[in-house]
Amino acid sequence: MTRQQPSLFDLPTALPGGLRYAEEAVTAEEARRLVEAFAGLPFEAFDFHGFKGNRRIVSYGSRYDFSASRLAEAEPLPGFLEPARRAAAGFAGVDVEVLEHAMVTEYAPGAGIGWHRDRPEFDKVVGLSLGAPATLRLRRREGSGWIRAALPLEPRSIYLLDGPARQDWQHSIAPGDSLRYSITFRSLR
Ligand SMILES: O=C(O)CCC(=O)C(=O)O
Repeated sequence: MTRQQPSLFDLPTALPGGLRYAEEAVTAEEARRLVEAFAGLPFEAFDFHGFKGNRRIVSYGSRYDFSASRLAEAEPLPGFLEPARRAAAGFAGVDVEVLEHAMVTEYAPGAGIGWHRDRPEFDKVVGLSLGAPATLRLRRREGSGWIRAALPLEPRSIYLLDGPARQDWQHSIAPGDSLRYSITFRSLR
């Protein structure tokens, strides 16, 4: 019997450059307030050229319109996001105003996000996790295979995608079995 050997290129690797992570980015009380506020948000199914994803989103500052392939205006960032935005800006080392865009995503049980790189109209990407833990999976093409990495995301943790992690790597989140939210702050290019 032959044993299946994993391809060299599929073996897990160290985290990509430009990816940073920290826990306890907001207090438990702040996390509770955020999740409470999410209950009143006008979430809509993520729409990719008419195909509805099973995660639901609401965007502020700007939103990417996939049917028109461009950024469109969105409601200004609501006040209740400001403490999280300040935490995200502090973590990313940018002024708060630089994070012009925010997107709240609701992942119900069974919802995830497939492999992608964020739109090039955006620059830095800062993600705050709330609710259930998840794993941020990353992959980068190398020859005919992929180099892969994985970063467990604790509730109330934050990550930054910048540099190679932002430009060269794709990321995804596998569907989980409990409710998770993320707030993704982005600067514009
Ligand atoms: O939920 C997350 O942390 C990832 C969000 C994401 O990759 C995206 O919205 O492009």
